[in-house]
Amino acid sequence: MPRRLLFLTLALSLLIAPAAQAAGLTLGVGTKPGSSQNMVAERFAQLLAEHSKGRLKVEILHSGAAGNESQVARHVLDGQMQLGVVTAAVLDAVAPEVRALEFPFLFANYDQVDKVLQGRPGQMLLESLAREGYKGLAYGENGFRHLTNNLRPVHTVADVAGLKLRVMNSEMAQALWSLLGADPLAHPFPINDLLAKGEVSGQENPLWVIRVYELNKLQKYLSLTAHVYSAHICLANLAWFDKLPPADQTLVSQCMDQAATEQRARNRSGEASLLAQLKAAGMQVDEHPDRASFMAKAAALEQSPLMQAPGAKATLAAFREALK
Ligand code: EAX
Repeated sequence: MPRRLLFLTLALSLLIAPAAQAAGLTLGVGTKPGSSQNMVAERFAQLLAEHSKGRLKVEILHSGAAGNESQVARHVLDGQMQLGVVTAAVLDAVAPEVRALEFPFLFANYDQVDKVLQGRPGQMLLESLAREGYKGLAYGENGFRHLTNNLRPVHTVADVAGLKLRVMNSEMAQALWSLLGADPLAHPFPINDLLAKGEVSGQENPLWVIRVYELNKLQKYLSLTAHVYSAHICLANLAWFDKLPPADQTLVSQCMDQAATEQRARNRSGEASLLAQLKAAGMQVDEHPDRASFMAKAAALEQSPLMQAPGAKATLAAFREALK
């Protein structure tokens, strides 16, 4: 190469290199600002910018800009974005281990959730996602899911019979609600149109979702079934993560862990007030539905082929062991 050209190439690469290094990262969530996934995302972006002194910038795509949660998960996998925060359930078709997390009535309270997910079994589940091309970074949460509908009060599982119910794009959710006697329809979030058009009479989600998306305007009855704990999984594209310098890997992991930990605490401390707000807004709430009747029917889910997959079975066993 002639000397002048070599010099020019060097000069150019020096100009370009810092720009490429500071290139922004993209993180996708399906829901809108004010939602629990966004709280994790926003805090993560803030922490990462702070700790990298502005070197690692995260742009958050939300409210459908990156698609629904299933599409966000796919975009993280195909590298269109480096990071995502999604409800765990959207991964249960590709990662059987996630099915254990969604097993109904597995966790009685948040202490049990933390014991399992912040312990070794939860860590192993995150690590198992490497097989699918994901770096599982941390768990945020939606919280415990409850049932709403606009037909009738639901107190026992018998009241669910024939209820047309929107569920997540999750194999476990469809199987569970079929077992409980409902007529489930898998549909991505948001679901306001679906409810408004009367294509379904009910849905199930944690309290913040009902409040933030004003589902109380479309649903009259709320039963605090707490049938499933709904985690977020904070994800990165594994190939991207593996190529980061080790110090940046640690930074990304630690910032996400802190953001998720803070969000879980915030979610839990806000639930009593959310319930009061939903009551004040006119929802008719059954605070003590007959959960035992739901549990009795839901137990059969363990025999379904979904839970017979080795990853699902072993993960559920490990979770139960940690709960002993
Ligand atoms: O996180 O699809 C759902 O019902 C989810 O819970 C929703 O995205 C909120």
